[in-house]
Amino acid sequence: MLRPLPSRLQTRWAALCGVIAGLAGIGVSDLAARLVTPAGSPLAAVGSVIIDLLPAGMVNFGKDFLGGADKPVLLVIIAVGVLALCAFGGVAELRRKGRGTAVFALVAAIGLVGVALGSGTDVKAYVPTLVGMLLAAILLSSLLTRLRQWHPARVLPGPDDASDPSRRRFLVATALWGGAAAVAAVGGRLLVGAANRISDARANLRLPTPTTPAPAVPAGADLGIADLSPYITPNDDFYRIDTALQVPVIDPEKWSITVTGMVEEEVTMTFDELLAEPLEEHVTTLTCVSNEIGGNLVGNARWLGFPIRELLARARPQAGADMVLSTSEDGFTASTPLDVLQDTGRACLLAVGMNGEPLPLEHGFPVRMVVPGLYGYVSATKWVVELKVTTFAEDAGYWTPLGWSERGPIKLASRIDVPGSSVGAGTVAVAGVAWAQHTGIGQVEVQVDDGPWARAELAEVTGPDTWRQWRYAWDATPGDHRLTVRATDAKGELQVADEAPPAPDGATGYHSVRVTVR
Ligand SMILES: Nc1nc2c(c(=O)[nH]1)N[C@H]1C(S)=C(S)[C@@H](COP(=O)(O)O)O[C@H]1N2
Ligand SMILES: [Mo]
Repeated sequence: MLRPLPSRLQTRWAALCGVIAGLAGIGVSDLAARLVTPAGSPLAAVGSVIIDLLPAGMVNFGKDFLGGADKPVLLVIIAVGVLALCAFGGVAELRRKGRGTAVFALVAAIGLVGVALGSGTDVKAYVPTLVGMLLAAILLSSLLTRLRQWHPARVLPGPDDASDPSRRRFLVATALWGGAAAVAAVGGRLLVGAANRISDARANLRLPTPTTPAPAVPAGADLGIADLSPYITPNDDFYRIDTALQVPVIDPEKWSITVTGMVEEEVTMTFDELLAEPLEEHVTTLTCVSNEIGGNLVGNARWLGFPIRELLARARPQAGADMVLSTSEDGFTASTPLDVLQDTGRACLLAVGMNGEPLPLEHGFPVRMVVPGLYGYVSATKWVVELKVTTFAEDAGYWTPLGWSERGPIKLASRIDVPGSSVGAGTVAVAGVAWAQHTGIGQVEVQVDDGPWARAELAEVTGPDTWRQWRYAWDATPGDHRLTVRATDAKGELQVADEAPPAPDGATGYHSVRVTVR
């Protein structure tokens, strides 16, 4: 049977379906990027790549010529190009099922390359493009199925074509999806645009030099063993725990923190005011209460910030208060003992910097709390906006009613990082980290199978608030072995051997690994 050639009218409808599907795909990928990571917006990523590829002269010309609108204009140009490709995809799909999907796959591939060149390592960043492309392909195929059922390709429209139910079904579906796609595209762009504006504000931020710098990291803090956690954890590798579905994006110009509750005077501080204070830098290891024995919800960074005790002092806490309930912009709260935050010997910071950079958005930009010695859930509030001076009797942090302890001092722990599960016989480096924040590590011991505990060599540290690397030279003999580690803190307290799960106040037990020696 001869297939009728698509009429010009049908071809135009197919092109429109391609545009609608493409628009929906772009919109959904932006919305997904806002949920997953701003770096995952294919449109923005391709835009950045083009800016990087353009000769500097042209970029400057764009800036001069268009003022601040150079980026939006570029994004519109890219969007128009993408939608033209999608229109072609719609026509291709009309000619033969599956061809439109191929065109959309090509468009998605361009987006994925843009994301890859932009954010690189983060696998999550590819999800928005893939989700958007999948939706676009499904939508296109469904709209075109309706278009084919309508059959405008008939030589001449029948007399009652206007009342043809398949025609109506196609037009209604196209109108509804077209509207939804436009809303998704505009909404997605606004959300991603806001996130990108804050990312730019962060990138352009110059942090003040600390009045009190952290002690230099001694060369001997890093034993330099492959696969051993570095003493300072790079920001990109730092573990992340959030209750919020999406990372809050806060304009530092609009941020402020207020001390409320049982105080003589409420005190508010803006971001500029905070930066104008004398700031100090301190190296502190954060740990999550959910960390299992041997787990990796722990990381060490150099934090720059203003002492929380100074801000509290200005508000003058009243007698009887024993807790500070810190609140995040996203509603998360943490209960921290007031005396810990007032302790002059403890570097509890309203932190603005992490390893020499403004806080990454995921780690609390523009301001978070860092408290040496307490698990993050009762101390390390990210995106912090309020400190309410109160009592444990009166208030509770986010996790306490959910079964976690109202107080969370970090438990002494140690971990084996190397070797892996299989090594050659001979002298093998066994190494890892141990932590007892605010007390310090005094000794680490390693046990091979059921043998005696042998002392490991300890690396240097900046102070008691960080983890400590350790290593032990193991004379490995062929066969299957078990290595176990335990630590003693600087006060002589031995790590608890009894195994306990993370809930309600932190896991205990010794970490051990199995190694096959060849
Ligand atoms: N706003 C907010 N702050 C938060 C949390 C959170 O879910 N929301 N999680 C806390 C927990 S449980 C931990 S362990 C630390 C983790 O900080 P990180 O994500 O920067 O590693 O942040 C704390 N601060
Ligand atoms: Mo945590």
